Amino acid sequence: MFNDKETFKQVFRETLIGKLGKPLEEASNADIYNILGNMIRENAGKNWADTNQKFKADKDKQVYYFSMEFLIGRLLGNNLLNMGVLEVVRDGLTDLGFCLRDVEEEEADAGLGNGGLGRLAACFLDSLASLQYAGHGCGIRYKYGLFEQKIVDGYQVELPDYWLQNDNVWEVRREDKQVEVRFWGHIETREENGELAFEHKDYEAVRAVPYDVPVIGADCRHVNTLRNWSAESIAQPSRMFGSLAGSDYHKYLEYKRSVESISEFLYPDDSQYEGKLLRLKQQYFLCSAGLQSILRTYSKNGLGIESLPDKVALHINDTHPTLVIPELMRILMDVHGLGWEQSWSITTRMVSYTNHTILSEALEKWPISMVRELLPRIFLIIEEINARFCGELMSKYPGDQNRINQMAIIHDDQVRMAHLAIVASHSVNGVAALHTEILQKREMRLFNEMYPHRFNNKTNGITHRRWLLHANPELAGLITESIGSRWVHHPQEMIGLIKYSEDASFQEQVAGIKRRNKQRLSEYIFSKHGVQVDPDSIFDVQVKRLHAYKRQLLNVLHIMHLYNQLKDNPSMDIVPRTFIFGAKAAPSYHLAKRIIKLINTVADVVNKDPQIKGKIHIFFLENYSVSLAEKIIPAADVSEQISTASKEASGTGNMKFMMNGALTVGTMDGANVEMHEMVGDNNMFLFGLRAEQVMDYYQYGGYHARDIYNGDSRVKEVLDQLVTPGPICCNTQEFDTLYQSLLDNNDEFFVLKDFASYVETHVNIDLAYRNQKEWLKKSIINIGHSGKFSSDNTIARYASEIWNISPVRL
Ligand code: 4GP
Repeated sequence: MFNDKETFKQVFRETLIGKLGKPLEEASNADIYNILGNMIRENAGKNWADTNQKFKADKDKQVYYFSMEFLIGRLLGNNLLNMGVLEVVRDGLTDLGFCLRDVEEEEADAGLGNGGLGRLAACFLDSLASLQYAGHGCGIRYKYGLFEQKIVDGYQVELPDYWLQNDNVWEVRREDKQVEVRFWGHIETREENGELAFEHKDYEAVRAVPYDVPVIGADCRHVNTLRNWSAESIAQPSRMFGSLAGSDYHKYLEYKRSVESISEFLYPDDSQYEGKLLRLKQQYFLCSAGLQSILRTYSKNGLGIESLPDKVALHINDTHPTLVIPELMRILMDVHGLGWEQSWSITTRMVSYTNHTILSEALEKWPISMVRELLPRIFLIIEEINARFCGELMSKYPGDQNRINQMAIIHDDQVRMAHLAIVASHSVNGVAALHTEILQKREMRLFNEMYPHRFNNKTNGITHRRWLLHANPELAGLITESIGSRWVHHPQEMIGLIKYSEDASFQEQVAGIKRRNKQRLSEYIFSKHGVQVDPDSIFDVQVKRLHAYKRQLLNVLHIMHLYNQLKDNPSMDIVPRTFIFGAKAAPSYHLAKRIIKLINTVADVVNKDPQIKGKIHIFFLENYSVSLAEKIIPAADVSEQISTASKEASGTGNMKFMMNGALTVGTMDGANVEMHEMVGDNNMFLFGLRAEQVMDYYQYGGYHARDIYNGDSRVKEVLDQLVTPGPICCNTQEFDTLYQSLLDNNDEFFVLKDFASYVETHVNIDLAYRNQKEWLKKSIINIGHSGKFSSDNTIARYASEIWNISPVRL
């Protein structure tokens, strides 16, 4: 039906009438989206079934990527692209009087993730399918995604993101694949044939129902599965609640509510005990449901349980799914009757773990009382893993109690999930070279000493299909025109663009594409927010989660300084600049929310100032999401990657901007370091402390933020503006926490320390932009090198070096 435009049009018309009972002329964009989405999914259905059939027949090794987040965004455009029918559909719809881009806008963003970690998982799914690996996602079908952000009077307000309000055309509910997950209760032990047997009694049963989403590979017939689990009450409540009469009925209702809450929200606020408990429940729910279904599939291939590690790999995306480890041990021992040693050997050969951050607040720990009560059998297993591990440590480092305390899995009444993950995984990887080095030499040094071959680096990547071919089709077209189409399947071949970096006509075309992308973004901003931004100004963009270490504050302090300069000297010659921000702050992260308020306050003052008009403009785009990123990134000239060195594990936004020709202003942090290795000093704007210096300050002290405040009048001026009545500060309480964090709390993230070099770098950016030929040359060099950051390369390395799998040819 997608072979040619005319057939598509005919089938589309018929399907529309058949399904909606209305003629095309009366259809809305939402109708078109719905029909088209369903057609695409049904069309992929055959390949989906064939792929699964092939896996089954050949008994191919399968990888399951467990993640609490899959920030997949919209699927329509990407699926059309991967199926190779984008043009047929776009042209066909145009003939029928519809615009595909408008139709795409009807799709809700699947915001099932917070930021980098979840988006990485989504890029990996695309690469796994496109490279024809048997690799699947295992996640939770949250009814509500990350909150919808509104900006009201400059403040962030969080609204529920009910992304499932309309039907989700991509998913298929698989009731036949449901499993049961058990919480609470107690464990009874008895002896059976000289062995201890464990029985879980009086548990609360939860029904886990999977919703499968096809993950369609590019230009191949390969379709993998993203299986998202939904929590529901069990079908026969009388099993737990007797007759459902009288008070039992209320207990049942309470049970039903508590069960459904498991897959209700992504990341509930975990600052409260109740929130923490819910998060732990979500984690076990995912791990148990996922594993049970994997083992059920495996058992159908007739191979013995001892071959499991040859046929299944389990990857855990950060520590959130670490309970896969004790859950697998439980199933192997309690269900399959294996002994501890054999179960441990199987488990450790199957599990691998990626660490995504060294921020201590993100290193998960659970109170043992909570784990023991909620998951009694799992707790016993974790205790046993810990006892055996500590025994090993004692024999390896006799008498070194300090080391044992530092490394133990259970310590201080808490279960340390990262330690459990490291001890039970055959591979532990960081996500950029610098990050892995910090893990090995500092954060996890003791573990690296104990297991030197376990640690390895896998620098992150991004799918060039979504972030270039789909988000920036004009640039993708120009690349193909210049170097041919091989790069689409071999993105590293984009390096061939370097030879055009000084070619005037090529430069002009790149400039034209950028200008049109900026124009489109400006039109979008105007249509949504009624604000005019000038597409001829430099678009200087920082879009990412809001966090102190990512230093949006440094960016806004610099803008305040620029404003002060312009006020003092209105004729100062600068290239007009539009500063664009997009960021969500965690609802309970007060400092981050103040930074959002500050950005909006500064925007309000600067944008309204007639003296400044046309020179600088600030715009905060609310509700940053994957689909917004697809509009913003191709339009950016400058990419702000300005985290405190050592803190950003890798970053992936940095790669997306680079691929779309923006120049990076950045610190030597995360994957910026590797970008710099490729493009060199000339093609990036580096500034600030290096990671070693930052870590030395943390370790040995010696940094005094107040000295900078006293010694640099520019810093003093902007900081004082935060707390003394004036245009920025109407209420002296408003920004005092920011002021205090920088001065009284000695500026944990070295904002003031890096201020001078950041300001100087921005002067250089202004100067560099004036020379368009040089600027475009740098931009093209960046694009050319960016192919190395395709997640296809990253996934190929995970596949061969961690999972030991090869592509499956259909
Ligand atoms: C993020 C890291 O902060 C980011 O540097 C990295 O690029 C990304 O993971 C993917 O590896 N971490 C998270 C998180 O999103 O929730 O810890």
